[in-house]
Amino acid sequence: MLGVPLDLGQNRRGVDMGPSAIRYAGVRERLETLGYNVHDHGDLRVPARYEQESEERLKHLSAVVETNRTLAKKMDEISSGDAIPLVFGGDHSIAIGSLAGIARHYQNLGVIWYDAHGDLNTAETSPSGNIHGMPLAVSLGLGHESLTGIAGEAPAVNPENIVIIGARALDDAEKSLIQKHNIKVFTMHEVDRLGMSEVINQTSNYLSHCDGVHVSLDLDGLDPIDAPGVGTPVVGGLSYRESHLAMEMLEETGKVTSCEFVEVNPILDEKNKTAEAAVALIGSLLGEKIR
Ligand code: EXY
Ligand code: MN
Ligand code: MN
Ligand code: MN
Repeated sequence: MLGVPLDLGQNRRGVDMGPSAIRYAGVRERLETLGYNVHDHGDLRVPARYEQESEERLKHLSAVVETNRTLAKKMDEISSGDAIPLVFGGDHSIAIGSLAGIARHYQNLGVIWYDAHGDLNTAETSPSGNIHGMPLAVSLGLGHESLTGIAGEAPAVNPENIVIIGARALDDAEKSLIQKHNIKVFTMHEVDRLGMSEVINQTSNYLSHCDGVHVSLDLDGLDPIDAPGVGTPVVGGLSYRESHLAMEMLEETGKVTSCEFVEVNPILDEKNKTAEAAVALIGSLLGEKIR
């Protein structure tokens, strides 16, 4: 386990407390009960917000780059051997570093992006300048070179190895990018029509050529009723039960090699409900069964 208490990829205060909230919700005990030998690497040091300057197009760029460079190195180390890296955010911009580090260990890393958003903006297309709306684009090699360069020469992920699940707030430029790169997306419309069971079956088939699969779960993928503690909530999201089914079925595929749970914001939460949802989903993703 590794915490990355970065909040500079977005505007709301509090997401830097996500790793603590997830730990207090009992993640370690939960995994130990499942028989895992848990190693907690603690929290990565991140630059303080009050020391930062902010630009308009790429807010807090240098601090986000610095944190993700350190994270990529750390993830590269943690990914060696048979460990299953489990990262706690922090805002979703940390996926830039985690994917960059993990991808070095795979020929064809699959990525499941469980999110209300596409996170496929660049400085040119972003309506906010917030880097947490950009990490999937960066991982494809699109965006400011100080961000794309974190993965090294080649992008961390190929477009055909990505599946987005739960999207319901895509910007126009993100829609164009999805079309251009033919990225697989199960929006809420497809989840409603097909049901989560079929969505995961199709996801698993679609990524069957991948030699590893990283699950990047943004808690705002869930409906705000079940996960109120997030900075960019969008109504009409994935339910708590649908999300458990998704995690349980992904576990059954035996293909998940790493994961991250991001955007938990305890200041906006109700009695740590969102961190508790995250921990329960981590349990399902790593093998917990109702019976
Ligand atoms: N698409 C919007 C933007 O780029 O500003 C909102 C992004 C929210 C991103 C959240 C973390 O997934
Ligand atoms: Mn390595
Ligand atoms: Mn996100
Ligand atoms: Mn999101």
